[in-house]
Amino acid sequence: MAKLCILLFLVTVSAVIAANDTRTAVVHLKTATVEGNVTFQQIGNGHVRITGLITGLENGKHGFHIHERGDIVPCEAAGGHYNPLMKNHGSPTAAERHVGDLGNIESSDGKAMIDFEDNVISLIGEYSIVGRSLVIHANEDDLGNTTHPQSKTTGNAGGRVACGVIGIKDPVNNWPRGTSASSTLSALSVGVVSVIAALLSTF
Ligand SMILES: [Cu+2]
Repeated sequence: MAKLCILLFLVTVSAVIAANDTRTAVVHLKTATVEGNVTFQQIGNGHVRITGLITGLENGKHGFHIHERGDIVPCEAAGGHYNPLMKNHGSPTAAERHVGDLGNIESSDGKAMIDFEDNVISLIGEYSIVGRSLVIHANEDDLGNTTHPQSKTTGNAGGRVACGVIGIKDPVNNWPRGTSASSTLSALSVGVVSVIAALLSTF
């Protein structure tokens, strides 16, 4: 009975730790005309919630992507879309998309409110976006749906009007790169199993 109680306790503790594993990364954008913050929060189930407010963009839609480098002076130094799986450019909801393809944001009256979720980008694991960059484009991303020669690579979204490095906000330590987005949970499970095995062997 004591063994069972310890087992249940440890499973509960590990579940609570996993459920509270919310990580937040942030990007600050500032140019002569454009300003704002965008927050990325790992919210569980492999989803990341992206929120923010950007002011000073021209009204209309603007391509919104994770680019491969965190080198942002100038924004062109950020390289292409973050595309570790070597896919074609596409819509955020398409199977064929770059990891960094987050579609468009829309500005009206000089403000773009951002609040959506994505289940491809991640803040941990092998394909983490931390240390890469967020780029906002001058024009609308065509989501890979037109015959324009750049549609399948950039979405023909035009120039780069603002960019910033995606940096760690919270927590300040232990952001596993690992080999998959579930590496934290895997490491936790191994730890819990080891503790259980050690405890059971003492009975
Ligand atoms: Cu881009």
